[in-house]
Amino acid sequence: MSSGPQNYVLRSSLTSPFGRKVRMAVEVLGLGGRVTLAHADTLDDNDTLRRQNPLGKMPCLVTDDGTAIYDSGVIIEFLADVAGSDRLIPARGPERFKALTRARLADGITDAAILMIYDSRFRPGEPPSERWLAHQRGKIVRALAAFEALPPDPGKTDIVAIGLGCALGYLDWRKPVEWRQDHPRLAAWLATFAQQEPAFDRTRAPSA
Ligand SMILES: N[C@@H](CCC(=O)N[C@@H](CS)C(=O)NCC(=O)O)C(=O)O
Repeated sequence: MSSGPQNYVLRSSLTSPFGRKVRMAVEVLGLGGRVTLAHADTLDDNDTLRRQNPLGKMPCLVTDDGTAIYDSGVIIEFLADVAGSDRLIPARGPERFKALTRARLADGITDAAILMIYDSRFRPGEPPSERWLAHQRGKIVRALAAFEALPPDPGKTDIVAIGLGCALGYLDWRKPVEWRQDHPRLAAWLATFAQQEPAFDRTRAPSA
């Protein structure tokens, strides 16, 4: 019996910034023909997402044999391995861990931004917790400062650029903080990156 190439189901909404990271990676790695998107609703108790990923978070990638792979960083490492490519993540050595750490820093911006948005979403009608919002905003501001001091190479699509592009795209869309004015180098990086990497625009949230 021949076992052909595996196919995968990506559980995510089209608006999830972490899902967007994976959708970008799928496109850049040329795996579009093997990954099907299946909408996930993180608020729905009956969505199979909570069985696939007990944390109930998206994105989650499900293989032909039902194995679930998460979170977005692990999914991208998995897909890079499937594609046999080290275009997104250096294969080894200090460069690998530098890239993975910078990618996590970018993800931390998105995490903090999401927590700011959830504050009002999960407590509708209640006054916002200013202390909580300031705590999360501090993370975003410090991480943006680190990237402003050392922006990525705008000509390169790798795990850092993908994570940072999705983080800044999310800030532009949901606006938990205004970042453009104080981070001109980062704004210039995003403009060039969006121009040279078509997957960035193609994976934009439909309502963004
Ligand atoms: N570290 C995770 C974060 C994923 C995440 O926070 N996803 C959000 C949507 S963008 C989510 O599922 N939120 C629902 C929840 O936290 O219950 C990753 O990189 O995949």
